[in-house]
This record gives sequence, structure tokens and C-alpha cells, in this order.
Amino acid sequence: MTQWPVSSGYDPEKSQVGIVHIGPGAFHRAHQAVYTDDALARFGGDWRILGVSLRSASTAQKLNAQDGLYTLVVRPDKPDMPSEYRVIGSVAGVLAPEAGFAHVLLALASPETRIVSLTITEKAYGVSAAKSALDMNDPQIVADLANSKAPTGAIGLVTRALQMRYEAGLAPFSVMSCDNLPDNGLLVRSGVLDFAQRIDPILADWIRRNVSFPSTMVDRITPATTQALCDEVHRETGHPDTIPVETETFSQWVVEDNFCNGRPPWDDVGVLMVKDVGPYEQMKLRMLNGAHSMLAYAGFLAGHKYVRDVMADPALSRLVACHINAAGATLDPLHGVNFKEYAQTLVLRFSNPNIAHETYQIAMDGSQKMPQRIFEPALVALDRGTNVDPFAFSIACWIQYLSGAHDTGESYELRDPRESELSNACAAGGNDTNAIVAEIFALPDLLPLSLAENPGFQTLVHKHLHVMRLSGVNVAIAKAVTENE
Ligand code: CS2
Repeated sequence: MTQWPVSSGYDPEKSQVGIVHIGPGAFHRAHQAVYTDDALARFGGDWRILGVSLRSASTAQKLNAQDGLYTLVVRPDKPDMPSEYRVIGSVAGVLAPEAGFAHVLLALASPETRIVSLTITEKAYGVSAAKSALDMNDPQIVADLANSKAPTGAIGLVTRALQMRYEAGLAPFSVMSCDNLPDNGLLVRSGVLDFAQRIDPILADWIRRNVSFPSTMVDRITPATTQALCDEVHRETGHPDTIPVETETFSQWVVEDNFCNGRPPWDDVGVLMVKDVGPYEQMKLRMLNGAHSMLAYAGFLAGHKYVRDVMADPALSRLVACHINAAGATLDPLHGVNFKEYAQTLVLRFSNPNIAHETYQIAMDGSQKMPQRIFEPALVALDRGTNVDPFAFSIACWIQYLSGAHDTGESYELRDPRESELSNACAAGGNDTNAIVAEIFALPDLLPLSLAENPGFQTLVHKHLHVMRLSGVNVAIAKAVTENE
């Protein structure tokens, strides 16, 4: 018996592990682990999840002390509705880096492991999307290639585990990325194949022929866990949970039905299994995540701590609506999906008064997020002749954020893997906003060339940044509203 009963009533210990998940952070535990909990409750099966933390020991320490159990706190979007507290049983435990990466490899190479999934954030793949190949400037990739039998990064570990299975004559596992990246299956596939090709071309060939890399679109708003949430869960449930997760009622998962070694019956618990995830991912990245990034930079600079505060700001909420519409106009029609309704749902979700989602959390890692969320749709808008100004405004907000200080002079950390490059580019422009935009646009592997070299687009970005620098972010927001509505 586990220490707390699982809310959906099943005994998780009757199921063995079938999935190893790299990156069992809050997002995974509010999303994939919950769909898997639903599937275990209804159908049983050996599909529990073993988490692997590559960097920090804290998730493992906390979850293992609770037998992998944790509380999912679901926040309805109406002010007076109570939250739901649900104990999830699908996570069997977590391997921490302290246990040594040999243990991780053993778990990945175990014949019981049939799916390896990943939520490691955009920056941790070490794969250049533009080149469909490993990024040879990535120190993790370089280190793992030099020591390919004892890697410590995600791509190296997955490749080495596949090699161990190949050598042992075992069936491979499917590799499923759950990060907010376009064609995430293809991206991780190109990284693994490139890695394998460099260590053993025969292995690369075996992977190419036998391993599936389903793409997925994952969606559930999940703020980082706080001490206040732990206290609330203790008070409301009596469980001294040190690692609960807070999320919204909305949840969506679209998965390419392409698994080489079986999968849980996720389609029976609300997951949409499709042939091509691309259009869903594009819709979500451009409409949801794009608007999120814009509102995070503009909102953070305007002094709003949470997304709900941004949505309560009349000017900003209008800009969010403009952004979502402009993003929707860059999409091709998608059968069965009404973009107008999707847009309305987004506004309701962002406005949820019960969720404390920090703008600063979303603002993190902009260099990894802006390309798919803002730059790509900007190019399409230019091409189609639809409204491109919201994308230019978003970029201006991001560049202003890169200055590292509020209008009041109060400073903050950028939290971006390319932060020194970005700050240097900003500083190199001095007080000349034209030069700042040009410096950022000229950074390698950031903007697509055709966007960076479009003089009209640069002028639009500059126009917004100029107002921001001269008159403050609130004036720039008000001006953008009048120009965009
Ligand atoms: C957010 C996402 O932090 C961010 O960049 O835009 O994490 C967003 O909350 C999720 O993609 C929602 O599914």
C-alpha cells in the first residue's frame, strides 16, 4: 500500500514501469503523468513512469520520499469555484544524477522500457533545428561525443541506450519529445541519428529503420511550484506533500500515432492520436505560446507579476487579443478546429484568476522560444500580407527586456542560455535604438535571414522600441493598441 491513496482508486504498485521520462518537472507531472494515471486507473498495464532528472536532485529526493505520489491541484477559471486536489500514482520514482548515469542507462536499456519521453526544455536538445543536425557548439554534445559510452546529456543517453539495446538484441523504445518545439519528433530524431552516425554508422542505420520518434503537441498551463502551494495542500488534504503541482482545468495532448514498441491506451483517456501533429503544434506555438511570450515581456516590463494581472490590464488584454488574431491569420485551416473559438479559450485561460503564473517564468529562455513563436509567424504574415505589427511589437518588448532593467532602473537577471551574447549586442547599440535592433538582428542562428534582412520589418521593430525607450513601456503599449485594433 502507498502512503496516500491514489484519487482514482487503483493500486499503482500493481503496474510495472514501461516509460522512462527525462525531465519529470511540474509540466510533465501536470500533463503526461496525469493522462497516464487516467489510463492506469481504467486499464491497468505496465505503463508506470520512472522519472530521470539530469541536473537537480531535489525532485528525486522529494518525490521518492513520497513513493512517487504527489498532489495535482486543479484551478477552475471561475473566481468562486473550489480547486480539486488529486493524488496521482503514475510516477514510480525518480533517478537523480547523484545515483550515477550508469543507473539511468540501465533503466533506459531495460527490456521493460518501451517509451522514453522527454520534457527537457528547448535549450537542452543541443540540436540545430535549422540544420537538422547536432549543434557542435553545444558543450554537452561535444562532451558526450567524446565520451559516448558514458554520456550525461539527453541526446547522448538516448543514443547510448539504443546502442546497448541493439547490442543486446533487444527491441528499441520509442522516443517521444514533449517540448514546445515544432516537429519535436523530427528534431530529436535528427539529433539522435546525427549522434549515432558519429559514433557508429551501423547503429545509425538500425535506429533509422527501427526506432519511432512520434511528434507531440502538449498543452497545459503549469506555474512553478511554490511553498504557498505546499502549505495549501497540507491544509486542505492533510498530506505533507513537498512537491505538489498547480494547473488549470484545460488540458490537451495531440500525439502522432507512431510507436515502435507499444503505448498506453492514451486515446481512451482524451488524447488525440493523429497522423500529423504539425498543424496543431503550429497553432499552439503561434497563438498560445506567441501571445504568452509577448504578454510576458510587455507585462513584466509594465510591472505585472502574473499573467492574470496582465489580462486585467485593459490595454494589454487588447494587445493579447490582437496578437492571437494576427497569429491565427498565419495558419492554414485545420479540419475540426475553429481558430476563433480557440482564441476565445486562450483569453479565458490566460485570465484564470485562480492561477498564479509568473510573467518572469515565461520570459525565461527567449532566444530559444522566439524563433518558433514570433519569428516564423512574422515571416508568414509578411508573405501573406496580413498584420505583422504584433510580431514586431513582441520583438521590441523582448529587446527592451534584454536591457536587463525596468523603466525605474530596477534590474533583473535575463535567464537565457545566450544571455551574455544578447546583453552584449544590446550594449553595443548604446543609446541608438536603430543600432540595438540591428545588433540583435545580426546575431547568428537567431532570426531567419529573410526576416532579419527585411528593412521594413526592422523599421517596425525599431519604431516600437524607440517609443519604449523614449516614453516608457506603458506609452508604447497604449500606442500599439491604437495602431493594431
Ligand atoms: C509558456 C509555456 O513558459 C512558457 O514559455 O509559454 O510553458 C506554456 O505555459 C505552456 O506551453 C502551456 O501549454
